[in-house]
Amino acid sequence: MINQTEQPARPRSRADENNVCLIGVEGAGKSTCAGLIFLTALDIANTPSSKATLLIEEKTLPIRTIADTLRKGYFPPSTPLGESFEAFLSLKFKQRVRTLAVNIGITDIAGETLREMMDYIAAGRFEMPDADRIQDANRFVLDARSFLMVVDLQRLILYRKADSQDAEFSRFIDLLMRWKRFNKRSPRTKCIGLVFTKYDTVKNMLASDENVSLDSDNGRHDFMNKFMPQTSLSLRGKATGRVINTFYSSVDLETDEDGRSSGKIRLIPGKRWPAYSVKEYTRMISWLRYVLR
Ligand SMILES: Nc1nc2c(ncn2[C@@H]2O[C@H](COP(=O)(O)OP(=O)(O)OP(=O)(O)O)[C@@H](O)[C@H]2O)c(=O)[nH]1
Ligand SMILES: [Mg+2]
Repeated sequence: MINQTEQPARPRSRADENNVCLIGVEGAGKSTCAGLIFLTALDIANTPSSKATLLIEEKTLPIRTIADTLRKGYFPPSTPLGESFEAFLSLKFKQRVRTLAVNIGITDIAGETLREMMDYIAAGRFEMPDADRIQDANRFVLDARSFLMVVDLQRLILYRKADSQDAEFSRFIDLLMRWKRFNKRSPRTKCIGLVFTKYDTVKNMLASDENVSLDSDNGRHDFMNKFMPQTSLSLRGKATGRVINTFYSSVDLETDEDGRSSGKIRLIPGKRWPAYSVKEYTRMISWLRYVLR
């Protein structure tokens, strides 16, 4: 067994510092989220007035392939158990005096692997079994400075009674913060973003609840208190200067005349581009630009 605290310090690069780790249960929509971040960055870079360029470095996350799949109207395949993937995006904005680079390293880990890791952490054991597949994921998560916690809205709201995401995220945040307090080498958390996925599946239901909404600050506050009270408390409890924000993610699905969905993503007419919550993703990139600057 390898103990995390005995590992030699790894040299850090700027890319490492800005790694955004996607955390979430199996099938929550992490890979789709990574693909949509990439498409949004691509869109920004292709808008001449943004004066931005995009550098893509695929370490292991086949982010271009995910984007291609989405542009054909399909969701990416489930991330293989035990794999952790990394891609690095650098959006460079030309400004009057200097160029501003927004570097986002995305780490995507299979939900099942994350669950195994979290079970270990929950048992108070941060050292992982001597298996490469877990070691890598473990290192990615413990060394990350920024997190996007991907919450499956469909499970959270439609299957509310059976869903345990609130408890799991809350437990994860508490344990992670404890680990960071006791392990000086582990970098401080810069930011935590909550990404509520599959918004399209619950949008109508949420609209019928007067108080909660994911479209305004007040609405988001009430939403968190109602659907994620424990996570809300964990995030508030340890205000160590990290920045917190919430976003929703949705895609439009194709439907037939009877309103039945084929599960295929609707493409914008005349464009090989999925119809998705582009405003939220643009807001997310602006936020990351501000926090990771
Ligand atoms: N309706 C709808 N379904 C979505 C959306 N995002 C993801 N899904 C569904 O959720 C499934 C899982 O999405 P992924 O992005 O693969 O989720 P993941 O968290 O990477 O899953 P693992 O890699 O298996 O842990 C997809 O195949 C879709 O069926 C969305 O915005 N709307
Ligand atoms: Mg995945």
